[in-house]
Amino acid sequence: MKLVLSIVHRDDADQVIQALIEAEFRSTTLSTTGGFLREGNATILVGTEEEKVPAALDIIKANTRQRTQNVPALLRILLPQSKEVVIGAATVFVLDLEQLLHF
Ligand code: 2BA
Repeated sequence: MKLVLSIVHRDDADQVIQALIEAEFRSTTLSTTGGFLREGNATILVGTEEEKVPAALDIIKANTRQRTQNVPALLRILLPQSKEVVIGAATVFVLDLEQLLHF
């Protein structure tokens, strides 16, 4: 079993979740905050069999997009070299899952 943990833009989260449901994946979405921009994003957890991981990744890729954003003024003072940042479509961690239990 694997845990696919993906951090996506909050505006893409609903589309990803809907596509996961249509493909019969189960998921949980957490409202999270990026450490750099301090803006809300979404972290989607999917517990699944190892052989289904590529399909889950395809869904995440197909339903997210990269964005460019101005760095907020306060951060620009601290990091003057960064005027804009590219927010990737998704940041994904695939972790080994020892057990997946439902009670
Ligand atoms: P944030 O931490 O808010 O970062 C938003 C974007 O700002 C990043 O996009 C990156 O382009 C830029 N950025 C982040 N830290 C920076 C720094 N120290 N200096 C200059 N620019 C910086 P992404 O890399 O696509 O990350 C999007 C979101 O994914 C992040 O939001 C964070 O919530 C998460 N993330 C990315 N890498 C991570 C990691 N290694 N561990 C945990 N979370 C991560």
